[in-house]
Amino acid sequence: MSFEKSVVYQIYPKSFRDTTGNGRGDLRGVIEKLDYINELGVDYIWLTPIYPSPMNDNGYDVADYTSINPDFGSMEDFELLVAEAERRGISIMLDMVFNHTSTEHEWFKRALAGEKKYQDYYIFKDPVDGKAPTNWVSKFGGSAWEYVEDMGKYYLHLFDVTQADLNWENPEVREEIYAAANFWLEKGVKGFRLDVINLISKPDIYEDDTIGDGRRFYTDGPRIHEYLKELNERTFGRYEEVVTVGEMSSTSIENCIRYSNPYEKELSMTFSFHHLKVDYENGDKWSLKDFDFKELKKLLNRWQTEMDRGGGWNALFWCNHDQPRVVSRFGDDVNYRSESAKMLATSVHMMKGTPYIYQGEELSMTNAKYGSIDNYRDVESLNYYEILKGEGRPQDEILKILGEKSRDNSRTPMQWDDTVNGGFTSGEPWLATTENYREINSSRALEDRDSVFYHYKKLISLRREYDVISHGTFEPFMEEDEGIFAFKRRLEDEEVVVINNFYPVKREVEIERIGEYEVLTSNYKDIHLEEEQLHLREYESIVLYKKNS
Ligand code: TEU
Repeated sequence: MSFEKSVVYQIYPKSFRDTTGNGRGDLRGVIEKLDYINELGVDYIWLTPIYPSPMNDNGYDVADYTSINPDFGSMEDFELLVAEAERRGISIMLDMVFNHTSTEHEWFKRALAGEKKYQDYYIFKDPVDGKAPTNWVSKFGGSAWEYVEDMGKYYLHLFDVTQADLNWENPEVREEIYAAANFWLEKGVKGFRLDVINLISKPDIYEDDTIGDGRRFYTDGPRIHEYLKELNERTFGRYEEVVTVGEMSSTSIENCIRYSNPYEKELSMTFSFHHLKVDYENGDKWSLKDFDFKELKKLLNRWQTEMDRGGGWNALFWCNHDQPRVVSRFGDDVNYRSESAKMLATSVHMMKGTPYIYQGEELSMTNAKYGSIDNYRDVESLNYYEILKGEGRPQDEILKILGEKSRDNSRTPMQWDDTVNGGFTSGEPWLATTENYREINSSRALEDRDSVFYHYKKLISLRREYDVISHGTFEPFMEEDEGIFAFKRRLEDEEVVVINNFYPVKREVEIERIGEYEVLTSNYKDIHLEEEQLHLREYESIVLYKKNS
């Protein structure tokens, strides 16, 4: 299936299904649930990192690029997963973390032991005026530099202190990376998700950022396109069917067009995150703010139209292992959980690009709703808990912020049934299961033909059936409306009209000659039409289709 018609299902293995009883998910748990995933009709499974790691950042601190963390299982388990997935027509996409390694990686340990070769694998710099080389800030809080006494130097870590940035200027590092990528391609992996790949090209000069946190110096850096072209040419570009998606932190449309336009021979598509910052107060994630719908709609419309105009290709998503649960964030997970979850799903799946479904999103799983800091495990969340506490913010306010923004919200154990811990584990889960697992679980969803699960299944099948959905143009309308996200898709004589009411209010929408359309899907059992007026209910979402004769 071409990636333009494909849908990707993201699995965070540690929280997916535990078959050993140790409280942590594993590869055999993924194999056990392949038929469930296949029922949705997806084409790829993206696995977040499964390599040896101290798990300070749950695997994004890689200690060995070409083996399997025994906590997840063995290489034989992985090979079985690839074979069993392929047998169902599902390809495996692996998460490659090439911007940094764990400080437990052999390379970093040999650097600390004084081997010059391996010191050049990382970014070690001398102090400046007895301090860190620059004032850059780690994305997990604090300085982006850590001092190594024995070396009298600092090393760069854009993320956790245990995640040391690699020196991509060094051709030996690039060769190591290509060998790692080719190792997995030779095992039949058919896709790569490339972690913060637009941060790998660092500036020639390291200087203080007088107007920001330093990201403007290393984001979409000076040699990034050169590096991606070489990575493509030396690894996945040698395979016709391999799909690649770059996670682009704080990037631009112009760069994403270059990253994903096929003539550039870099990547297949890109994740951008601007639409997931509309509930950040002044750009600060760790704040409480109702999401700005008009800003959200403006960003979605802009990334759709400008990427298309430039020949780029968007990865479409609301949620992943770093983001809060979308039904809690942009929907209503109490009074209109099913309706709002289906509306949000339709919004993403009817746009132009490749949709990604994060595990549990198809069940409208919600945020964790933890009441105590003791429940949290995420390194980013725990770092910011201390930072906010240090700023003197009240405990209840900090917990409310974590409750809205913590990455743990989407890392709670997958909810399979109404047995203890949602059927995720027979042991003590590494992260507490969300209390609503008795109502929200796959077993109940599969028995209910009106469930969110079957709405996702329908959306996936529509994308496969209608070229106008996968390949048509994107034309927004009602752009100034305060609550409705509406757009048309056109391809030759076919037209699809998508109307999404983002709020719990009743609305009317005029659609010319609406009688000529058929309803492809909606999130209520029927639709209310009066002549050329659509009467929308709370969070109502409708997809209309017509073929002009
Ligand atoms: O995330 C990149 C990133 O910027 C994240 O920090 C995320 O956007 C942020 O937490 C949102 O507030 C990737 C991985 O997806 C993430 O899990 C890793 O922690 C990070 O890179 C470092 O590898």
